[in-house]
Amino acid sequence: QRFTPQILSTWNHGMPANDKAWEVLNGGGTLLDAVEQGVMVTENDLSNLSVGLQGLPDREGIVTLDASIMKGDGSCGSVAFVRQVKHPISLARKVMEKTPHVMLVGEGARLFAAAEGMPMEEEKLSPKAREAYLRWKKNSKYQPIINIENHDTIGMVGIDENGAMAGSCTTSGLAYKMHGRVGDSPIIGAGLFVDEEVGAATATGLGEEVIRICGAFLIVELMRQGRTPQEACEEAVKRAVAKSKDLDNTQIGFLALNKEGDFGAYAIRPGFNFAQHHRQGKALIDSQSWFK
Ligand code: SD4
Repeated sequence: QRFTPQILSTWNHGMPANDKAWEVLNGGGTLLDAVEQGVMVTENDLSNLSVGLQGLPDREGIVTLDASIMKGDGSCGSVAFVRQVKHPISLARKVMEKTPHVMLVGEGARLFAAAEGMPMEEEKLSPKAREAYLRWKKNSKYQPIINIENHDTIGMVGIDENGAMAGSCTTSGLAYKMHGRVGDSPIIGAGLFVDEEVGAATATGLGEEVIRICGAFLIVELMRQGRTPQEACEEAVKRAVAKSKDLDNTQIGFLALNKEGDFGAYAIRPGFNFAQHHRQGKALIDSQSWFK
């Protein structure tokens, strides 16, 4: 059986990320290479305030990053609360491939990156992040900020022509979070889950609400039970809405792909979109949402 290669990723920044992933896939790279190198484009994007070292900091003014990567056979790796590492997604991959563990956090993750000779940067806020942080500090009011400039965490899922599936997810997390806060993105089963017998899902938005319902895992399990990716995303949003502790300030977006190449997306509120690349072309698609 031949499968139809496809790459999906969250938000506008998914377009250039997918471009790269698609190029890698078509250039003979593996799907894992594709989902890693795809989101590295976003990690490198200096205009992005929610992915990579140029992202918005926590309340103490420190940027801490979360990322995860997963293959459809259950191999996975993640890093959380890591500082100074330029490409947390590559560090997550190294955790997967070079350690007996799935997750490394904080200083341990940073030291592992250094030992592996990965690119690191001095701890310094990007000009845009610094300006925003100083503005925020005047009131220091903590409120999760959703949908910043329509840029957010990038989650990517894909399938190749052999039916292999993989996904990646990387973020600087919520702006002005407590120091030490970890979101859904590095939690396997929350921000990302892939099982190539069924499909893959990823999440963006307020991580606390995604973790509470094991969002990505839930979607893959619903697909396993016969729901379409669209139905599964809608059911997960319904569950998150019911369990939300602060619905007025909550946005979550889910994106899912099954083995047959069907995809779906759903969000709590309008504004979520995602990028799709396949052989017929590419598109930026608006997701439907619970609130209209
Ligand atoms: C998190 N899901 O850390 C991420 C946040 C996000 O920028 O999507 N934002 O909760």
